[in-house]
Amino acid sequence: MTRITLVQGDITRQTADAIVNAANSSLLGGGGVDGAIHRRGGPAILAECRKLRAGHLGKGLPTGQAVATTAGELDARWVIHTVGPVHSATEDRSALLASCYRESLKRADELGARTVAFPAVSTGIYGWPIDDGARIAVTTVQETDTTVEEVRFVLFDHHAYEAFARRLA
Ligand code: AR6
Repeated sequence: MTRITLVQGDITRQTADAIVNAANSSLLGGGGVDGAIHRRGGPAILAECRKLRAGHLGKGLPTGQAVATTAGELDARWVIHTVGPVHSATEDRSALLASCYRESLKRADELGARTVAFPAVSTGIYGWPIDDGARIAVTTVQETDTTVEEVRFVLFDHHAYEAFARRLA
């Protein structure tokens, strides 16, 4: 059984086997969680991302997929980068957001990670409403068969924390 826990705070301050990054397809950095992870994790993460881009991810990481790198100076062994969908008012992209959580857990299983910290993927710059983002995150993790023992959602602000807490209640 996977335990789901909630923390309000900065995901780059967490101790976990793997920390998930809400990245973009380029894997070369950005704002939000992505910017914070590269800042605090140091250049080793970007160096590995560049190698992935020079190799099998030449066109970038597709939306809904996940790939692992070193965690650099973060207090974790791996960063799992996933690319959430940009929210759309006219097209249902929920399956892609669910896929981010599922694929990240697959990478975690392959690595043997037991604790994984997730941000609320797509709910920042990509505009996904937090209540629906929380619903998809919690339901998908609950429905995924994984050897991860703890999935920790790390929510930046009180509003996001409450959205996840309501879902878990
Ligand atoms: N720790 C935890 N949560 C955070 C942190 C942090 N340090 N910083 C922001 N959040 P976002 P997205 C919350 O924008 O929506 C980047 O430029 C934030 O409040 O990081 O998937 C990438 O390169 C929100 O609830 O990711 C992409 O281009 C959630 O984390 C794009 O943004 C996700 O917000 C991805 O956008």
